[in-house]
Amino acid sequence: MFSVTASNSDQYGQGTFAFQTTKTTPFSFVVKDEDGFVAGAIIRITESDQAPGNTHVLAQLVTDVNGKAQGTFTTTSALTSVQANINLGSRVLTQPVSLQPINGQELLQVSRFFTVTGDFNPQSLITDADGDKIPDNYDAYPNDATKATKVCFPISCAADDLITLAYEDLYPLQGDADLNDYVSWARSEEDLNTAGKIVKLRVHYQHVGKGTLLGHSFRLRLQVNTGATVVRKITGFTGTVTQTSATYTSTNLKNGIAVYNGENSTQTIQATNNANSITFKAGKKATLEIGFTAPVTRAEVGDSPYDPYIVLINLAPLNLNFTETETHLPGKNGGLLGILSNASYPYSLIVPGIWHWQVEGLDIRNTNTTGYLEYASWMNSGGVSYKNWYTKVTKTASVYNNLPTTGTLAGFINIIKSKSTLFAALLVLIISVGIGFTLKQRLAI
Ligand SMILES: [Ca+2]
Ligand SMILES: [Ca+2]
Ligand SMILES: [Ca+2]
Repeated sequence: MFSVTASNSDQYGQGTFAFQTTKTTPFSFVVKDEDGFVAGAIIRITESDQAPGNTHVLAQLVTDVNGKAQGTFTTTSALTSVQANINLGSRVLTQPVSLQPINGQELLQVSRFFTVTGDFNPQSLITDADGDKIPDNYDAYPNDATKATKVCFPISCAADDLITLAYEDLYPLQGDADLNDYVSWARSEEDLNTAGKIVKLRVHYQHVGKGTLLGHSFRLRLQVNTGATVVRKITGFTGTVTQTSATYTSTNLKNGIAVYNGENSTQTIQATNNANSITFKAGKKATLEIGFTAPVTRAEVGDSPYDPYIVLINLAPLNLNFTETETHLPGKNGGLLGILSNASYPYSLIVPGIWHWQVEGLDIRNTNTTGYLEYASWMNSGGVSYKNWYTKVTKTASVYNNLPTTGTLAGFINIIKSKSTLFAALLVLIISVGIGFTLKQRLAI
């Protein structure tokens, strides 16, 4: 009779808090059967607490001759669990992976070891039209051996699954701390090969807020050791799409490229959208499809949303005496600028979903002016607690309320709520079985 022994060596410790609302978790899975280590098993990490039928792949790799597959997956920090699938060809093992802190310690590494009875040779049993070792039913590109997996962020590949990027533009001055000087929606889609390298990257942006008189260039930096061909599609205010193509060297990409070509932030939006007396008008969209000359590693390209940043280009309206300054996202400064010169202030935020940003001049940190009382609690907990602070508006007058009512925000909050409920059930299960997980098994499809 078939049986599985699973051991869990997940590591916990103090994470580094840099105001991040996303989290990248390294994982390592090893599979062994009676004959030795199992090569060619497909390890798949999916979001486990979505509604049925909405499986979203976070990572997909094949075990090597040592029965091992290791990589990383990126989620929003508020996500409470993922699911690991181990496809042995004739069987698929599934196991939940909790992402929750234990006793204030963050999950730093997922390490699982599986020993199964019998003798498995997964690659001899799968149907794999393009021979890239990923079975057709798991392969996002079943007839293209150079691509195996599509990973989207923040949730699915849908056009309305978005994050909000919010920047203050006067680094190193703290400004008014309303984090609305440059606000953009964003999402990403990655095409990866079987080795887990990124072959092609599509990033989508839309400029949606500009609470400042100053102008900016919105740029994207990729620390990759190869060049790329970039197809840019800019969607104007009337919906007209302008497509151009450009070739960049590795040095160009490391220095950062302009998302909106030559257009600055005064040209990419029609309304400031920073007061509730102002009717919302979305700005221009930009989609960059980045085809790398050679596939790049995760370590090079980093985790979604990568490193989009703003550069001030005209200081005249405020008569400031410093020249060009960059503001990067938390943890995304590429080593060029420290954004956390004051530990209590990030200068920018990545917020999952369509976020109601602060209206003009209201400090997000201040109890009297913030729209999000839990922001300070989250910060003071070092990011361990109140991870979904951004879903809880505590003062509607402090936030911009004229955003479209359809689309991501309502959906995202509902997902967060349903995940919280599901997690409560999962936690009970995990505590009750300790580290000796019982694996669910089913026949491979
Ligand atoms: Ca395949
Ligand atoms: Ca393929
Ligand atoms: Ca400001």
